[in-house]
Amino acid sequence: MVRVGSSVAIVGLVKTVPLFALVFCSLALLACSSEISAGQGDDVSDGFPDAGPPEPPVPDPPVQIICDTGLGDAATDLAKAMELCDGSLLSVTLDEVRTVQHAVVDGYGQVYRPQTGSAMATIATGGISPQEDKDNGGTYDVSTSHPSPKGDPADGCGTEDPPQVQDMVKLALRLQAPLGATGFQFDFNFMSAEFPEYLCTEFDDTFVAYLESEGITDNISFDENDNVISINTGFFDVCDQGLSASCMGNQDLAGTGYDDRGGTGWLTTKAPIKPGEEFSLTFYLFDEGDAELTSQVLIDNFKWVAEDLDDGPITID
Ligand SMILES: [Ca+2]
Ligand SMILES: [Ca+2]
Repeated sequence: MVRVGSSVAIVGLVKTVPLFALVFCSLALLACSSEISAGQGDDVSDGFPDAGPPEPPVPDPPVQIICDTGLGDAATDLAKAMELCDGSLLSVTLDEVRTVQHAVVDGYGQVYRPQTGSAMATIATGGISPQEDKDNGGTYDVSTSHPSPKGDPADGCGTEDPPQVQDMVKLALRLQAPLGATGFQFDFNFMSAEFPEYLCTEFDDTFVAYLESEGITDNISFDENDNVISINTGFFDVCDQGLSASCMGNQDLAGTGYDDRGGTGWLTTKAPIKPGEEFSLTFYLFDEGDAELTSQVLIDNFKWVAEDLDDGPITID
């Protein structure tokens, strides 16, 4: 009662002499100091703005850290090569048929270089070396369940996914998003020796980025027609212009081993995440239809983002 009565009596002074108000409040057992610094309302009619609930601190936007020099070829090195360096990586595992199906590289062919830093990760359904025979090498013929089978695309290009796929590489990341992140993104570049001969057939080797989070349990890399990343995706346009109407030229494939085949070029997938949540992101690459003809993907430049991704995952050229 003493505090309320005194406060009303000097309300005019408080609004014009803040220093006096602070002194006064401290003398009055500090009871009104929080009201002065708080908002506009005054529900208890004591002459002071009421203290609302404290505003939560705004986390800093996430900052990408680069740690991709001096790496080996372990699963953790693949993660570091793609810029997972900030402590958000809880675990990483790599499953493959042969150890030649993955590597950390500082370039691939004559043109492709890391999108960020000095190294990038690559995985393939055969040997990752550009000198590897992309037609007849890497036919290991080990079957695994399809991680994300889709039905018939119904556009006449490709078929319903089979239950089993071959020669899979699986890179599984367990991550915790920083408090300042509302999403993440990564860059990838898919190439395949299945093109052009097996366009729109069942031989559609596929790259899947499978997110398991509070909000999404699905593949997050697909084109505008929801086609997965294969030789049948709308993004597949790095190829000799004589091979298909969609081809934009194959110069970027020089020295990759896919020179007379094709690829997507660099693409970026973005997906929403809840700040602070733990989730899994698993990259799969596998042969489909049979174990022959190699497909490969470069992955780099993972980073957290603080932007509106409420419309869901998106992949952009
Ligand atoms: Ca990198
Ligand atoms: Ca294949």
